[in-house]
Amino acid sequence: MADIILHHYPTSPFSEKIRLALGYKRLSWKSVIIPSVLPKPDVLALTGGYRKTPFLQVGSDVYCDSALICDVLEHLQPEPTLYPPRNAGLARVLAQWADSTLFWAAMAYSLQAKGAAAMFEGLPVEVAKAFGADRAAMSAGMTRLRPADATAACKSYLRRMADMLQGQDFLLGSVPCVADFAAYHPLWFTRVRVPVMAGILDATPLVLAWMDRMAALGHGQMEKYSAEQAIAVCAEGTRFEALDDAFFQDEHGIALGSRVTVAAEVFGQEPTQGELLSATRTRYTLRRVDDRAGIVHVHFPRIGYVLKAAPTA
Ligand SMILES: N[C@@H](CCC(=O)N[C@@H](CS)C(=O)NCC(=O)O)C(=O)O
Repeated sequence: MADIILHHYPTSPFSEKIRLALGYKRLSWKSVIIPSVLPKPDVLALTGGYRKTPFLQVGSDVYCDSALICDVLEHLQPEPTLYPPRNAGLARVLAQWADSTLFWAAMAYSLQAKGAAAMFEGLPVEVAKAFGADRAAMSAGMTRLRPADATAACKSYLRRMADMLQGQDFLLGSVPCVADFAAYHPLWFTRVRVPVMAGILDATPLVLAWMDRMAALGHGQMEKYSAEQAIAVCAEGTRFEALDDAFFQDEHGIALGSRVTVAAEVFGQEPTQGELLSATRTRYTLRRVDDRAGIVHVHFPRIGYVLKAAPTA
């Protein structure tokens, strides 16, 4: 099988979710470090527009969004599973809550003035400015929580998680599942990346002990790789049909073979344009041709993404 290539950067919470899932499944992978702000020419060569972090590449297939990446990892290495057989629906719903509601509350709490100052301490002021401008543009139109409201929400969420962890090591039982990985990464950001804000965790020792168990899963076997190498691998054109794309579910009146765009619903809505190759119950696949990367199949989950017919020239 072609190598698993993760495009990510160290401080990215959603990347930490995937690095730990790779560790839990004891997978070997190649690591391409991507920029945290635009411009990202090597990223766009592969994704065609999607600029968020992380994304996964196997051969000339590119998988956007950490929820879809978890499905692909599960296919590659079914054991240990991310989806508890009796509670897969609950695990996915809890993961979705953590990736959205918990994530944004934790970001608003961690990056209030004191946290942001600590995160950028010692760095040139232009770095902080560039980051702020990039994220402001990405979140245009979004309602962001104010610090006091985010703090109260985070405290409640931590108590709820502590409640779930009474008498068991992980959120839904004795072993981790996708919900643990999704709930861990926003709190990891607070604890590890903005430690000056981490005192909020002290009121819930059960959550701290669970975080230690999650961190102990490690990141699997990682090898450094360059963006040029990854693009060259893509250009070789090795197809990796990880997931079954045969079933067609049409909700939009858009036929397979049409020119379409897919973009995130919120935060970083840069669209990817291509030919709609498949639209299953849960995923879209677009075929696009890139000068450097060749023919790329770019995959997105349906949930959280907007499919549209491409504007005609
Ligand atoms: N729903 C996406 C969210 C990804 C996301 O928002 N990632 C952040 C970093 S953790 C991001 O893209 N920030 C801007 C960037 O890296 O360019 C997922 O699950 O992968």
